[in-house]
Amino acid sequence: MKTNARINQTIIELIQGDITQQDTDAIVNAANSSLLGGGGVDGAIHRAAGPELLAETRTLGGCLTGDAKISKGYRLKAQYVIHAVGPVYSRGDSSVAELLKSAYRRSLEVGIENRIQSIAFPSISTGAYGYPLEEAAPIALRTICDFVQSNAQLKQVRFVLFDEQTLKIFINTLAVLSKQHGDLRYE
Ligand code: AR6
Repeated sequence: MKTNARINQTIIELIQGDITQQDTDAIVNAANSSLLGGGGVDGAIHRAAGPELLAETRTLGGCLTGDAKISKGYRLKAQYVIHAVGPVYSRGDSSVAELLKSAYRRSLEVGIENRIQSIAFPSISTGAYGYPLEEAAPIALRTICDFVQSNAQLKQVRFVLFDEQTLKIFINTLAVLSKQHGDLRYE
């Protein structure tokens, strides 16, 4: 099960897999504000990249929630890791949606500044940070679609979802979004 769609010059892919194995120019890490590693995707990326990654992230001075910082990829196939900090979910708090959106947008902006053409995202905040997938997936996909519509540099944006249920929700969400987003085409 996978889905490929296109907005203008950008292919948007939804696949099930492990983000540490991706060969895109950059992979995005669902990090915390310390940028010093953790569990989930963060732990997997640090293990796969090797100790040089932590040595570099120690020098970055942390990262605010909703922001992103870039490092090299070391032993990963990807040249860069973009460390994005999503919000801890809190029901009824309207700021979490803005912060999640910002974590995705800032990742794209930081990537563009570093001339990347392809990027792979995990589902930010929907693991340890508790963001419900049904709420997070539309924010993730809409933010990416809106960004690439007005930015021609990115050729490929891949969501790498760890389990089948998460992939299903992203696929269903993209189908809903495609009805509202005139430029989105399935391949
Ligand atoms: N590849 C792709 N997706 C993965 C992988 C992987 N290798 N491993 C887990 N996921 P989480 P968060 C999925 O908890 O919610 C860390 O400790 C996972 O199934 O990694 O943003 C950080 O240091 C889920 O769908 O990130 C922070 O303290 C998604 O990735 C905190 O967790 C995100 O789960 C960040 O929490």
